[in-house]
Amino acid sequence: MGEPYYLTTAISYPNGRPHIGHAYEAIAADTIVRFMRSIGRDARLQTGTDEHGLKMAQKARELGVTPIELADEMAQHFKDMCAALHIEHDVFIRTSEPRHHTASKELWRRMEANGDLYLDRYEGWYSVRDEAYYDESELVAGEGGAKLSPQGTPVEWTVEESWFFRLSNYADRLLAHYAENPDFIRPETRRNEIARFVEGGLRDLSVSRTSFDWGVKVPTADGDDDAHVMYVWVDALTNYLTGLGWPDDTEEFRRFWPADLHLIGKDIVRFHTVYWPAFLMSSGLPLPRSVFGHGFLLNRGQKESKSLGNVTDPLDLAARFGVDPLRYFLMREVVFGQDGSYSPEAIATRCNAELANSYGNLVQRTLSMIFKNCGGELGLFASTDADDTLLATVAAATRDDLPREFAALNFTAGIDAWMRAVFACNAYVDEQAPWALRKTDPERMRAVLYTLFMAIRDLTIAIAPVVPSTAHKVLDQLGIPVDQRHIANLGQADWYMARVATGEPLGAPVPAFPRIEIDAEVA
Ligand code: ME8
Repeated sequence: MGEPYYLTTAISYPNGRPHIGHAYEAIAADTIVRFMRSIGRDARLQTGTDEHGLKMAQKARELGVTPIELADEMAQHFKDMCAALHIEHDVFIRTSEPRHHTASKELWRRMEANGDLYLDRYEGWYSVRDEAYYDESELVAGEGGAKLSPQGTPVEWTVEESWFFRLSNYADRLLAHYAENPDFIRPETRRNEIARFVEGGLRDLSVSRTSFDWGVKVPTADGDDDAHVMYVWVDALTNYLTGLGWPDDTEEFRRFWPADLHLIGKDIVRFHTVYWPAFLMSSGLPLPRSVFGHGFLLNRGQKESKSLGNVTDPLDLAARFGVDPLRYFLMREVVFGQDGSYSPEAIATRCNAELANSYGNLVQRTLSMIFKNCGGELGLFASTDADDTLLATVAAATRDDLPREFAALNFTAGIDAWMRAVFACNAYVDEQAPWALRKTDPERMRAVLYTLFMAIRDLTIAIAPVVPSTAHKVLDQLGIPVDQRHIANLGQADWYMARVATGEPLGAPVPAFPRIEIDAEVA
């Protein structure tokens, strides 16, 4: 078994259906986990839903249902989204599960045993939309002078008895941790923001609520506290431990904690890089290795909202363009860590140019020629005459550049290197004109087709984490055994002979990425 790699997404608020931001995060996480598996890591992906808190309670009340009814209904939509987008998660956690209550209470007890919790009164601003407390100094003025959170959401003045966590005691330790672990917060701009925030001094954090009861009950020496439920972020963050079976001393926990990467959006970096590591330090648990705050996805440059009427169901996008083109577009177009914009035209343009015309066409014309001109017979190729220069270009892109960039989460750069190798292959086809060699030099034609076959196999395996189902269909057509479809296999030579030994000719190819036609009027 490979070296463990534990990746988590944020857990989503199931107060509505999944939106494009949720899909984006799930797709990025799935690309990472598939890539890690492809290079031989024993990778584990966890996702789920964050079901407690005032936001859920209020939404349920508004709809005339109970919070758990709302969570049950919406969590199913999040699971369906994962299935539809081909997300290969190992665990889907729901924070209303009993095992999660157990884990959250244990974390609480540890923080209490460490002397970090005390009872006091909270007086200050709270944003239900963000489920976050804000200092007066952080607020911004909205229309008509209304006070808004820095995220632009409404805030309300809140006064209630509350447990506090001694966050103020952790500022120095957090800063030391950031300094010693430069990759702890990525991208770098987020690290600088967070370091500045912590350098400004931390106030103790209110970690329980008494004005509603939809949450994990605060534990006491003799049972649950009747009045206090945990602040939703205390229990939400604990999900990363719950999914490993903690607090039981499980094999999963020993193998996969600390997490290698918490993948989250830029709006919740503070919770993951200030509160969460402080809770873990207080509980005597190791800190995750890295937190990456990705950017926001915008619809034609605008945030999606009900009032603008531009909310897009990610599953409609997947149905319209195909799951793999949508995945490819998001990973290719949006520089990871920055905001990005999408539109039907942008998806069609990108996917037509790169997937249909470049990669798809390369596969289609090569496999058609093997099928038509060689009867699909691979064994006849004069493999020793392969064009090493082209294969070296492809090898550099697929074995070095793409893996290096993907490991650093630079997906656009990794795909760019891959695309350049696809261009090189197409230029090679044009230059060699194997169709013309059929009559003049059939041996040479076979060597050219063999070279292209090898190149396509490498290119397809390398891009498979981004476009898994299409890549697997192409690899099926090439006859590559399922257990040899990993980037880790690319340097091995014996697969080709194994393929030839099956004696199975290649069939007529099926186009990998048909062109996307969009109707300008409905775009
Ligand atoms: O924040 N583009 O849940 P959530 C890209 N429950 N990403 C986006 C986005 C957009 N337009 N909008 C949201 C929560 N996201 C908490 C997390 S984790 C212990 C608790 C991202 O449903 C957002 O940044 O509001 C977050 O990472 C994820 O979607 C879930 O957001």
